[in-house]
Amino acid sequence: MPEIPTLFVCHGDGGGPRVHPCRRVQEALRAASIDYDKVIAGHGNPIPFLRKGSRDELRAETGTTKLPALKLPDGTVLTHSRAIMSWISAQE
Ligand SMILES: N[C@@H](CCC(=O)N[C@@H](CS)C(=O)NCC(=O)O)C(=O)O
Repeated sequence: MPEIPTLFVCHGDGGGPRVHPCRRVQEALRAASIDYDKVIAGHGNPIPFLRKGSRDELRAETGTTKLPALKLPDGTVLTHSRAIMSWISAQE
């Protein structure tokens, strides 16, 4: 079992505009000094048919195809940046 959380993000990773969810959660994790592993798990696009590639591996790991997703060491998966940010806040 991993000892640190794993963050699954889209190909935009930590870039893009400040509102980009995958960027926001990574900035928050760093600000809170929370170590994490990261997996680039999909080519996100708000328009479903423009998303590229299969997300079968992401679904197998997290039970969802949503990004960003944070998998905690106990196996709990948080999706939606707001839920992830709440968890980060609770760690401080
Ligand atoms: N409201 C969601 C939005 C998530 C979102 O927009 N994710 C981007 C990737 S960062 C996306 O393209 N989602 C569509 C998808 O690829 O599933 C959140 O804050 O987590």
